[in-house]
Amino acid sequence: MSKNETPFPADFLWGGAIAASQAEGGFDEGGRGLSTSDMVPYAKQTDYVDLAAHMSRSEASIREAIGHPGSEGYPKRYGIDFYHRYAEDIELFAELGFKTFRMSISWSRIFPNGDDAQPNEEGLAFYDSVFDELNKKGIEPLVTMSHYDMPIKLSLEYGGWKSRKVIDLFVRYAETILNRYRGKVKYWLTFNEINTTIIEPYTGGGLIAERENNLLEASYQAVHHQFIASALATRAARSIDPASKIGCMLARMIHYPATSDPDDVLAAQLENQLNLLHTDVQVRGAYPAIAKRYFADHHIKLKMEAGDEEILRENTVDFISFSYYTSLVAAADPGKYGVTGGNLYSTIKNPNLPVTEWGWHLDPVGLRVVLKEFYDRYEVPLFIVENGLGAVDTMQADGTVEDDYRIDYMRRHIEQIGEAIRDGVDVMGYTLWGAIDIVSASTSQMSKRYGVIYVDQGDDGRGTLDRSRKKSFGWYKNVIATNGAELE
Ligand code: BGP
Repeated sequence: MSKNETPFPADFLWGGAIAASQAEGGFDEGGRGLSTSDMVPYAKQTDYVDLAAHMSRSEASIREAIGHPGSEGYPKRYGIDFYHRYAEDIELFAELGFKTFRMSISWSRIFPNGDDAQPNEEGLAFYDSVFDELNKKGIEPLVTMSHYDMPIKLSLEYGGWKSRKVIDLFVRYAETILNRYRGKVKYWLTFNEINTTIIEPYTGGGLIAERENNLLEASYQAVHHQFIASALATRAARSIDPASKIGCMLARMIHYPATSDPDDVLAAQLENQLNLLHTDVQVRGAYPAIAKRYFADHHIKLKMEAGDEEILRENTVDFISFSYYTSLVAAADPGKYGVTGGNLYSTIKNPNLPVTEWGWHLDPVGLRVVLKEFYDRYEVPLFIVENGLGAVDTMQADGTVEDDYRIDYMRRHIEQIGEAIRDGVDVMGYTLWGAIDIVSASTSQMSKRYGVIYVDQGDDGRGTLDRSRKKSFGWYKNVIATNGAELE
């Protein structure tokens, strides 16, 4: 394809993404309070199939973590020290030519306990500085309000998102940051991978599993409260800054049927309906028909309050953002098959697809399938805010990192985005996960590297934290410079 022949629109938002809970650090600086992500110690894992089990926290482990001084052994407390190095990192993002940069605000940096009477000015000032730095470089901030972290007091003392009270506390937090950063931030996402509240309720919703008799019911109650909070935050954004654009955010976990047996097709269809339930509510403004039977079959009695249905119907989002890493497989009788990992899921191994070192299927075509399906279903703009390859990168003696495998991963997925655009899909942008090596969400590893920028830090937190450009840095810089025309 020649330089000027590209399917990507001229205003396509190329960039990269991180999350406060995996990159920021400074966990006990600037008035920040402890968050749910600060409770997760590093634990070497060999089983990468059921990752959700490693992320959930017991009350005892939370109380032990709260008593743990400093950050040693708790990688999400130190991240990659973005808190002190954000200017240097943004310099590198500008060198890449980023049009946008996705990051999240740490709720407990703004309201340390979640229910504080006043916001923490030092926390507000920190993000002012970051957004000013981004805007100075012509990089549009794309900001997630909640990315797997919430003030730990709301989890321990309120019961996390299962409590209806947390809605008002979140809306106050949302209104505070929407007002403070009006004119500096135009693109907002409410909850990262909102469906994680069902898959891993502690990570997604601050629920402590041992407290629940029916964890699935508690999780759907929690995600209902997040739906309401997201809709109210969307309403607030529109009145505070009519120029802002609000997106929902889903971990799109597409399931293929294990065979053409209709029972396998039915199994995959249900998995996909349950995944898309979250975008149905946030884009269409109501629960899908399947919810009624599913809730009845699983003894889930959702408590809704008067006005909830109107709130959802009247405050739907402007666009859908989502993460896509891999595809999964469903079967009527899953026990017949071998398993492998798949983001926060374990899944049936797809014999047609290779897997990453962490067992995730490599399926670029699946991204095109997902984009077409989303657009057929909702006909709203789409934004891929997470896609990337977690891999073991080795720095050579001369300081280079030859990550051709990451270039290959990105090339093949970006090619499929181009095909989807040719299929008529309206795609707003693509933010590589992670723009820079950061702490893994599911395993708290640094050794599971995603970035085009290498960070000198090990799983044990030791290292210089020096940043250096991998081979993929130059490649991605050229992709952005040619607006996706040159992918070789
Ligand atoms: C998504 C999260 C991100 C990121 C990504 C990669 O679920 O939204 O925070 O971590 O997964 O997963 P991991 O870091 O576990 O490899």
